[in-house]
Amino acid sequence: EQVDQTYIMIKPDGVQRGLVGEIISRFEKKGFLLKGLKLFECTKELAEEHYKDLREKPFFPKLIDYITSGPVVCMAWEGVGVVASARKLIGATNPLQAEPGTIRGDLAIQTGSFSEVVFALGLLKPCKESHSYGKLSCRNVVHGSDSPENGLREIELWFKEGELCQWTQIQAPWLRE
Ligand code: DAT
Ligand code: MG
Repeated sequence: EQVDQTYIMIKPDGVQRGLVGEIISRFEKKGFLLKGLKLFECTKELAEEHYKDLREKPFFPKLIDYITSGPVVCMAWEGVGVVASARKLIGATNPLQAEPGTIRGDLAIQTGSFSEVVFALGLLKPCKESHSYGKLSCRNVVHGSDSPENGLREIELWFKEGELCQWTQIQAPWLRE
């Protein structure tokens, strides 16, 4: 069994909305091992490096503005299959499509373009502006790495040496046979 690490980050909306405890507890209750945790204000440069694969997307500038709009909570979690499992706990990228029971499904509404949200809620009829991104950013409260490789890359990016802890959970024998 492969033990992986994943980088989980509570985004500025999650912090501002008072969801830090709720979100951490979902991973904690599942039984994963917390290796690192901090409240952090990230620079534009760090946010851009983190999301470098999305550089060409039309929503990239909004995404960077959003991620740097307030403190985030950075976490490193370890466990068997933790990357895929955390993605399931988090749910689909678009909170309007995320299943109930997932973090985004339970705790978020907004994502992507202004138009996508207002049309989904039936607040406005489509107009010319519906094709532009903007107005609102993609607020989906939490980030989770999409592969074990990216888990390691992102943990290295967001944490400095000495910020991660090596420890054994007392519950470890009860979690894994
Ligand atoms: P995820 O966060 O589910 O891994 P991703 O890596 O594809 O999704 O995108 C990173 C973030 O960018 C995502 O959490 C929200 C934002 N985003 C993705 N697709 C978007 C879109 N079509 N419009 C606006 N924002 C988007
Ligand atoms: Mg991603």
